[in-house]
Parts: sequence; structure tokens; C-alpha cells
Amino acid sequence: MALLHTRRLLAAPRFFTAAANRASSWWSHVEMGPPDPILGVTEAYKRDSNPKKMNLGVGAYRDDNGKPYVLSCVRKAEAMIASKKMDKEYLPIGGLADFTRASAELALGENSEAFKSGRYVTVQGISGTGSLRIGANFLHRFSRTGRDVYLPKPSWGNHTPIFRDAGLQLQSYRYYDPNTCSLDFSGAMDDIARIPEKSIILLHACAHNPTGVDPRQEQWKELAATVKKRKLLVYFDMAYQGFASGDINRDAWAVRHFIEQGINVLLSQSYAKNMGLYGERAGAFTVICSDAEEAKRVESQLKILIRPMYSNPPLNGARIAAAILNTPELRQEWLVEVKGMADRIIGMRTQLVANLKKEGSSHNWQHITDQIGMFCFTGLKPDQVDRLTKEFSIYMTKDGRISVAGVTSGNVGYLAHAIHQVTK
Ligand code: IK2
Repeated sequence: MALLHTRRLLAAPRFFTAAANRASSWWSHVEMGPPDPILGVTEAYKRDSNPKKMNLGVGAYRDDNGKPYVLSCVRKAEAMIASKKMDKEYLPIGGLADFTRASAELALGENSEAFKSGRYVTVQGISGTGSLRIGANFLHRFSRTGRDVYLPKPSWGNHTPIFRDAGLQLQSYRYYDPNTCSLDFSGAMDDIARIPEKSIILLHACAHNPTGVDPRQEQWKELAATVKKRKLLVYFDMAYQGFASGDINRDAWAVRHFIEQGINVLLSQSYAKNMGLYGERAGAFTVICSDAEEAKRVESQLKILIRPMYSNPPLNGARIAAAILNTPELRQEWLVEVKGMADRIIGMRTQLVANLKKEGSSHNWQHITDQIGMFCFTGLKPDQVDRLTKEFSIYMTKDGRISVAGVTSGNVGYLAHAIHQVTK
């Protein structure tokens, strides 16, 4: 007892010093923040020792063995770049010209009037997120008509902080009907028709994240007409071109249609998914302008925005993407590979539904095959998601979204079994 007392006395000064340090610290008021709702799922997954564990949280493509996949066209582009022994000088503020031009062409199409006439400006961004942030900052500085950005409900979780941190205000429009697990088209049209004129509206160009629900072409046409009538400023987020249907032109259809209708959109692109360049952070931000002279003025201001943020963008990913887009054989190989990824995901959706039926599930799971792209909004409730994690070590975001890219022929049966157990 006496010994314990002595030990406590000895420990006390250290305790008091630590407490005093905390109180006098510059950062004593900084509270512990919550983990990221998407990337936090991966952290929890990593801590799980169950050999059957599945990470269906983050949207990162896996091959049918569940392994990260580096496209063969990417390996070849890297070899080509290495063989040229290029320097590592800074890129210009707006990025690699071969990359930005090819990105604009990929999105708009080689026959696009806006592309051919040069009434656009494209700058390189730090993948999709960084490109969205350039756009958000540009809107904050130059939008003359308002600070309100209307997001679909729900939208990719990071959209809100991207726009909010840039000083814009977030609003929403109906998009998804949880009762049918599909597009709430009339709700969306009603809400959009009421958005105050000249507000900003964000649209997912294809493979809507998190719902996997896209408008059909006829519905896009109606949306474009309403948006035009309301004089809304359209911001397209295109993070999955080619990855949704397997066809780069089909996935860019909405963007191209809006521009053909005379709607001068903003656009963010990412090569994270469709080229598997996740960590390379290759992306682009485009503004369609009324003419080439306006595009020059906008470009000058984008450079002024970018310079104090990160000075100039990273070199490597842009070189890889540019090599693929601008070298006919590599481009051809990429088109086949991106289709291969999209097809594997579509195949997994079919297999998941077939396995749920085999398990004896009587629910209607048709939305799993109706939805498109990397994600499936299963309709699972938070308590069912909890059970999947606790009882089966299957990790996903709380909203019931699964990354279908993480499902393989080897684990689709286990997933279907687990889903059936928590939904029967
Ligand atoms: N915009 C959308 C709609 C996205 O889905 C993404 C990628 N999200 O992937 C992570 C996830 O939801 O699990 C992006 C933009 C930006 O992606 P990046 O910055 O990686 O190019």
C-alpha cells in the first residue's frame, strides 16, 4: 500500500505537467473529428481479422481475385514515358497541354462545335476532387447570380464539404426514390423547376454516386430543357466516363447534349476510375464559354485561382493519361480495358441477384441490375448494414451503398448469403 502511494506521488508531477501542457497548448480547443464516412470504412475493415471479410466501402476497382488492378495500357504508357527520360520540371499552372486538350476532346467529343471552335478552357486538376474544388472556388469568386449550389439528394458525400469549404451554400433537389430504389424523376423535375433562376445545379454525368441511378436519354432531354428555361448554371461531375456503360461516348451523352442545347456548362473529370489512376490524381476542370475570347479571360482567372492553392499540378498521372489518350494503340487498348471493368461490374450485379434468388430471398432485387456504375444502393437499412459488418465482416457505408467493384466470383455467394440473412 505504502509502495503504491509512493509510486502515485512519483507519477503525479508527470501527470500535472502533461495537463498543464495541454491547457497551455495552441490547439487545446481542437476537438477530435469523426472519421471520413467512406474512407473510415476501409480503416475499420483493415482492423478485422476475419479471412472472409469484404470491403465494399470505398469505390476502388478490384479484379476478379479481389486485387487492385493496374491497366495494361497504363503499364505501357509508363514504360513509354520512362524510355523517354523526360525531365521533372514544373508544369504550367493550368497543367500539361497534351493532357488538357485530350481531356476536353474525350468529354466533348472530337466533332463538338465547342471543342473545335475553342470556346472552352480546360485546366488540369488534382483528380476529380481537386477539379471540383477549382470549380467551386471559381464559382465563389465569379458567379454573379448567387452562392446556392443545388445537389441531388443524395449525392457523393464529399460534394457538400467541397462546395461549403469554398464558401458556397448547399441546397438540394429530389433525385432518388427509396421506395422504388430508382430515379424520382417527377420529384427531380418539380424541384428543379422551382430552383431560383441563375442558381447553380450539380449533375452527375453518369454512374450517379451513391445511387447508381442515372436518367435515361429521354429524361436527360427534359432535364436540359427545364434547366435552360430556368437559366440554371450547370456543373457536371463526370468521374466515371466509360466506367458506367463501358462506352465513353454513351457515358458522355448528357454532357454533350446539354452543350448542344446551348447550355454552357462547367465540367469536372477524373481518371481515377476509368484509367485506374487513383493515387496519380489526374483530373480536369473545363468551362464552356460563349467564345474563344471569353475562354482566354476565364483561363487567366483560373490560373490566378490555382497559383496560391498548389502552384501547379502533378506531372506523372497527366503524362500517363495523355500518353494513353494521344497514342492510337494505347487508346484502343484502354477502350477495351475500361469496357472490361464495366462489364465485370455489370456481371457481378447479375450474379448477386441470381445468388440472392438461390438463397431463397423473396425481395425484389431488380434495382441491383437496373443501377449502373461502381455503386449499388442496396436499400439496406442502417441496422442491416450494422449486422452485415458485425456478423459477416462485410464493410460498406451506413447508407447501404456497396461498391460492386469489390464483389468477385469468389465472394458473391457469401455476400448474397449474408444479405439474405439480414433481410429475410
Ligand atoms: N465525383 C464523384 C461523383 C465521385 O464518385 C468521385 C470518386 N469517389 O470515389 C470514392 C467513393 O465514393 O468511394 C469523385 C468525384 C472524385 O474522385 P477522385 O478525386 O478520386 O478523382
